[in-house]
Amino acid sequence: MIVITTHKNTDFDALAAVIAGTLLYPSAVGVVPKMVNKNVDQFLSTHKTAFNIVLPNEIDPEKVEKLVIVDTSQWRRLDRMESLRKRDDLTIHVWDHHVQGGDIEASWQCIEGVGATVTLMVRELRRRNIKLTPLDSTVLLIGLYEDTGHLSYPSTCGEDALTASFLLDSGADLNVASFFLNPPYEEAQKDILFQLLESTEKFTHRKTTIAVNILKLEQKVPMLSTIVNMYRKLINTEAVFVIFINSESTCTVIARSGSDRIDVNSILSHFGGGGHPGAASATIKTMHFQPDDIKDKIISIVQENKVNSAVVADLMSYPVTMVSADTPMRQVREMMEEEKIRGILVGSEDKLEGIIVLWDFKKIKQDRQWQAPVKAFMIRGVETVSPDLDPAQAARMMVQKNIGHLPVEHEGRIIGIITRTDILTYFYDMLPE
Ligand SMILES: [Mn+2]
Repeated sequence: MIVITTHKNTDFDALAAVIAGTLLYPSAVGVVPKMVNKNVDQFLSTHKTAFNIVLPNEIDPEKVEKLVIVDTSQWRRLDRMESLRKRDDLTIHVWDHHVQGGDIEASWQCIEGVGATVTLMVRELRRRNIKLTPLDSTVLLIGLYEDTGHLSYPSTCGEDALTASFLLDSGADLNVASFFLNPPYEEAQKDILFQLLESTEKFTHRKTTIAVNILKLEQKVPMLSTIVNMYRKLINTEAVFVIFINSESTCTVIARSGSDRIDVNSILSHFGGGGHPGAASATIKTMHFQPDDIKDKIISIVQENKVNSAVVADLMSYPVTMVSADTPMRQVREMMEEEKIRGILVGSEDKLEGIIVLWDFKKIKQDRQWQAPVKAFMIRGVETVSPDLDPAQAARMMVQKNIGHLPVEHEGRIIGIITRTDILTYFYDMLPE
C-alpha cells in the first residue's frame, strides 16, 4: 500500500498536496491527520468523499510499503506514523517547500523553496500530462493562494504564478476558493485581535522593532495565524511573536516577519519550530520553557542576531562632493555634469548648510543668475540619516518627504550620501534573497 500524508494542523497547502499526491500516485490513499485547520475541516466535511482520503486510524501501518510525505519533512509533525519511523524496508518520498529540511530520510525527494508545495506537484502533474478536474484545480488553487497570500508573500516565485494560471485554466473556481480562503472573523477571533492590540510590548534593537505578546487561550480559536498576520499589519513592526498559552503544559508561538532583517524561522528553530523566514511557529512544552522564558529568549536571540542584511553605510557613496555656499551656480552645474550626479551638498563635512539638485536649476530664469552663489537656490534644512539605518527605512523617508538624496551623518559629520538610485539598485539586485 502507498500512503500519502502530511503535517498535523493541516492547512490548505498540505491538504492540496495530499490530493495532488493521490493523482501522482494513482494507487495511493491520502491520509489526512485528525487535527486540521478550521477551514480545511469545513472543506473536508462537504468534499471528503470526492477524494481518496482517510484518517490515520483507518489504515494498517503494517501494510504500508511506500510513504509519500508532503509539505513537511519532520517525523514529529506527522500523525500516528511513529511505527513507520523504525521500518528500514520502507520507501519514502518527500515533497516539500520548507528548505531547512527535517529528520525524515527520504529515498527520493523534491524540496525546493517555492511558495507552496502544490507548485512542485503541479509541475510533475503537468509533465506527466495528467488532466485535473475543476474540483481538483480548485483545491490546489486554494492551497497555493493560502500559502502565498494570494501570490503576494515574499516567498512567492514566478512558478507559483504560472501554477495559478494553469489551475485557473483547468477550471479552478474562484468563488469556491474565496469562500474557504476568507472566512469571516468570528467573535472569538476578534476578541484575540483586540487583546493582542491592547497587550503589545515592543522592543527595539538596532532600529528594528519587534512585538512580543503572551496570551492565554481560554478556548480553542481557529485560524490563529491569520489573526497574527492581521495583527502585525496593524501594529506595523518588523516582526511579531505571539506566545499563546494553550494549557498548563504547552505554548504555541506564532511569528510573522515583514523584514528580511528578522528571520522568524531561524529564531523559532531554537525552540524546535519551523516555517519560513516570514512565517513560522513552534509548539513548546512549558517544562522546557515557561512563557516568560520564551519571551526573554526570543528577545535575546534578536539582540544577538548578527544582521547580515545591508545598512545604509553599505550602500552610500563617499567621499561626498561638497561645495561652499558662495560657489557660483555655473560652477555647480559644471561639476554635476562632470561627475554625472544629480545633487551636490553645500557646506562642509562638519557643517551641512544645504543641498542643490538638478531640479533646482529650473528656478533659474535669466542667464546672469548662473553667476549667483548656490546659497540663493539651495534647499536648507536637509534631512540626514544615520549609517546603520535599514535601507527600507531610508527608502520610506525618500518617498514620504519626496527627496532623492539623503546625506549620511555620523557623530556630527557627513560621511556619505545615499540616493534613490542606490536604494533601487540595492532592492532590485538583492531581492528576493
Ligand atoms: Mn506549505
